[in-house]
Amino acid sequence: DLSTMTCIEDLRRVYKRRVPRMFYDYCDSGSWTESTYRANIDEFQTIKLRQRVAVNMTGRTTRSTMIGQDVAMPVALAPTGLTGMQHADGEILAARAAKAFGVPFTLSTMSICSIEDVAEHAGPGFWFQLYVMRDRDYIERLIDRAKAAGCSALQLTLDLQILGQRHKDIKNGLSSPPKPTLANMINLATKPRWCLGMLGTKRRSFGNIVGHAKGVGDMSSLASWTAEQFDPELNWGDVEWIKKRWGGKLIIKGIMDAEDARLAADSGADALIVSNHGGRQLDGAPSSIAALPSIAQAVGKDIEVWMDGGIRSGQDVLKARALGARGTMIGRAFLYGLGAYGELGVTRALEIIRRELDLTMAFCGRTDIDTVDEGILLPGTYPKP
Ligand code: HOC
Repeated sequence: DLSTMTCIEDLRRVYKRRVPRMFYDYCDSGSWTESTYRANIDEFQTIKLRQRVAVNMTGRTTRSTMIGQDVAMPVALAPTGLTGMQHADGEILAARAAKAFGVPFTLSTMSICSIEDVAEHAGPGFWFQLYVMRDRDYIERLIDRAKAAGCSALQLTLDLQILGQRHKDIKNGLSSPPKPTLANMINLATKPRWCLGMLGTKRRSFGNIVGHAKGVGDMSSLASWTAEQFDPELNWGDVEWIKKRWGGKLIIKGIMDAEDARLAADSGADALIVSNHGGRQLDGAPSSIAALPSIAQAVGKDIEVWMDGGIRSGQDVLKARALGARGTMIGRAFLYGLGAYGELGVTRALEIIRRELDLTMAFCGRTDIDTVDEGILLPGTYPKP
């Protein structure tokens, strides 16, 4: 019964039981010592809210806009690799849930369902996330496919030209689909719902790179494929040609430094995302919430600033808003719902976050998310530029 799922942690516990170990680990871990991955979550907790009383709390709204697009709350679903391995047809289900809820869904380049699958089964209007590869013809084809599918924004990720070292994925022999080893078979035997789902779909490997990455399936082939394919010479000049080729709304993801933020603003992109890739790339980087204020200050109103990393509740969304993020993105928080209950689980995760956001906003004496600023935070408890 989904009504007993009252916080994201409830969904995570069910998710952990239902999804094969290698995909749980792939989602719920960071690189190296995982210190950045943990800091993303923990540092939200050190920020304290100012409780206000006797303020009229009627007529509240969490509705806002992200790059001019109306959203039910300032939260979008982040691009997450291998989402269709967390649940059969995961990208389609998450895109549907997001659309019905009124928040954007972002499809990863490294998804299981392809751009065309999602467009066909969930409709147009989703966002597409792009990794930059050496093969420019292929990049152009991906951009053109996203356009043809009716994607309404392109999210360009700049922080993954090489892969952070993820110990668990290597040890687990992460692959899509899982290889029929004895260890995998034993683990899969305890995941009947997941197995049934996978038997019922043909989408079990990377949908967008089919034909471009023959033989890529397991983690070692993927890591070497990434090293071979992703462009280590990527620079701001490339951002310019991608922007031109795409011709629509452009979001730059992976900014952790005020100087880079200025470059992103100068590139003419519509939004930048303060992100350390969920603590999956450079371990030892600061948490996203700690990096946010100086980045917001560096760019002012020249570009929309969003953030991701560590959001597990609507309270986190509110704190990010207060520190200058017009928008936020959730990755693991929706994947927990997806792996646990499919489309309904994603909807539940969004409901949980919206309810927490709405209630917290009311306790802080605000009724409109667009009026939220630093004033809702207790001085001395939050990061400053
Ligand atoms: C193993 C997949 O954003 C992640 C994703 C996708 C990375 C590409 C390689 O795992 O952080």
